[in-house]
Amino acid sequence: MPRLPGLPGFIAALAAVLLVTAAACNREGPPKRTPPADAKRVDAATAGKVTGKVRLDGTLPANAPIKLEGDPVCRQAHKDGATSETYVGENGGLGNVFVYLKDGLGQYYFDVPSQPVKLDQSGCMYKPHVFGVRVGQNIEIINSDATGHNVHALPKANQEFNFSQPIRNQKDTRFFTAPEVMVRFKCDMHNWMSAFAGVVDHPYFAVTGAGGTFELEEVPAGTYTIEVSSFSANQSGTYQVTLAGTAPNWQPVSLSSNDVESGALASSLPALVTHSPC
Ligand SMILES: [Cu+2]
Repeated sequence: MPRLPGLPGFIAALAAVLLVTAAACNREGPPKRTPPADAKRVDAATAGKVTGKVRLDGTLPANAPIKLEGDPVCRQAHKDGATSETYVGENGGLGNVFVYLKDGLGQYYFDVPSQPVKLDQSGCMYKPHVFGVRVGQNIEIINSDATGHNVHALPKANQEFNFSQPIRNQKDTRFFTAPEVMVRFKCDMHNWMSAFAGVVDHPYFAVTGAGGTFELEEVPAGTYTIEVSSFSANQSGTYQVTLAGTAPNWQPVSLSSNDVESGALASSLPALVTHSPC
């Protein structure tokens, strides 16, 4: 996938995760899962926290202004105008970046959270713009606006959905059945509205804040591929991380980058990755 012209090379081009999985109807609610008797669980006593910072190499590009045409409710919500949310950053960090363990976990079993992830439409914008959700976890989609939206998810490994929410405070629930990073959401009524979901089958994911920092908690020792994906900026990179030892005898962490496509990764290594007791 080509890098966008003129962008700083903070992350290599996106390596999309394309998983071919049959998708079941996802309106009925996810099926209940029963852990197998011999399910392998992470031992919290010997697991650690991985922290890092996605740093911006260069100057943060300006976000494009949004043309809030047509819908008076949307214009009223942004009297001073609005810009896209593609680039978020401060103090040399890059926000809205999805970070997750892409490989290396093996056969651990993780319960799916019973609480839904919430995706709001407020001020004719999706909130949050980037979020993570587990396979089989409900996404509660809310329309907080006094105007109608439609919610159009455009996955490749999951079932596409597209439905209207004409009523304020309307709530609908959907879920995904297969891992996929990232799934784009859009509103066909307001073409500037977009959100991105990272769908993973384990709990080790995070979205960086404006400062670029992230934390992955209770990670067992091992060697992992971490993917750092700024989908809205169309760039990503992967890193090999080895977490060695068990508490209290933590060992130094090794970290190296894998060149995904562009070779522009050297300055985008997470500034800090530690393995320490949670
Ligand atoms: Cu809309």
